Amino acid sequence: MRRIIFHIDMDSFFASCEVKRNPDLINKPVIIGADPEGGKARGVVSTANYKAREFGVGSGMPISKAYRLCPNATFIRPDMRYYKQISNQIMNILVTYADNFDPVGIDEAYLEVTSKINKTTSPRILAAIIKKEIYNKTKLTCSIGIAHNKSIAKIASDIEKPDGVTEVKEEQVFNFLKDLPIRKISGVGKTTEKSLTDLEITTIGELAKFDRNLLVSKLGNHAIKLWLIANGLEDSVVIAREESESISTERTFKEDTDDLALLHNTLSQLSDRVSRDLKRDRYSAKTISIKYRYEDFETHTRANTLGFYLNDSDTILQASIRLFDENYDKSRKIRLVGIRCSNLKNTSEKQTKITSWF
Ligand code: TTP
Ligand code: MG
Repeated sequence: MRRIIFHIDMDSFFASCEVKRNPDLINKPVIIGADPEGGKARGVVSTANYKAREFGVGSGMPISKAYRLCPNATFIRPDMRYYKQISNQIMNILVTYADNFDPVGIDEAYLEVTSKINKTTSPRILAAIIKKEIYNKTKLTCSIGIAHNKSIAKIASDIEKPDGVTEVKEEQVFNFLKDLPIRKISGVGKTTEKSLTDLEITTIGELAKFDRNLLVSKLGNHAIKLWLIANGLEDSVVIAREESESISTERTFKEDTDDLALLHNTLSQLSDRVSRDLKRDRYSAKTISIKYRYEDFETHTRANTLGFYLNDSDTILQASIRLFDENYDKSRKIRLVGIRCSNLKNTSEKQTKITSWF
């Protein structure tokens, strides 16, 4: 039986949290981000509610521009602790519906729900039940994408925002994807988009049809994943993180940074630490993953499974730096980096150390 995966993403999350605690703001434009200082400030918009989006305001835009577009909006500085509290409340609801659960960011999660679907509970019915419970308990809306794999579910959750449900059945995958721009694929940032456009690939359909070997020769091995996604063949599992055996460590910077030397140096220290822990517990690992979180909490993980087991810090560092440099958007600041070693081979009787990834 094919898997059924939900991707759930809260609608204008930080802004909705602010409206929730100040109902006077309902139906008014609300912009979360730096203080606009009368339009002179240098910061950016973290997010805007859908009312403010009608004025053209959106995430990542200079706050000065947002101020010009919508001077009458209510501008609010982010209150991460409050958003995290609400996020935890939502995640605690979601986990009860999942066979496997992966909270990938502060306002989004993947759920594998295959076993929950039966004759009386279709995926859409289950999505409605989940949306209702979240709304009843938090007064917040979310959007849900339903598909047989994670990447399509993720793309789908964005289609009918806000408060939408989009289901992509297997026989609809090709039509659903073919005209979408390639940047809709999670992980396609500016750099990859440019490389693909240079090959005259602008839609997911064009990517799907492109010769796989030629693509890899032009873009490198990481392009295989993109090609599989474009063809609806991506098959990564929703990992129940509590059960995954791994050794990991991570560091949150005192200040968000785009200093590449500092980032690499930190990866080096983390590699030493993970290597020491692996050796102490007499493990070797086959899979090296990195995690990086941008200043706005958007979090990515990238993994590489090698053809051999290792536990030396040099190889861990090499693999980590490669994963990082190939994937990280250098125009954005980083808040946190982490390294994880998994797919462990045990050479002793000692129990695996289990660490939570988030
Ligand atoms: P998103 O889910 O990307 O955005 P959103 O929830 O505000 O809006 P949507 O309805 O389109 O899902 O990100 C979740 C939160 O992360 C968002 O509320 C604020 C924060 N964020 C930033 O601070 N900066 C950014 O550039 C982005 C994209 C998000
Ligand atoms: Mg969201």
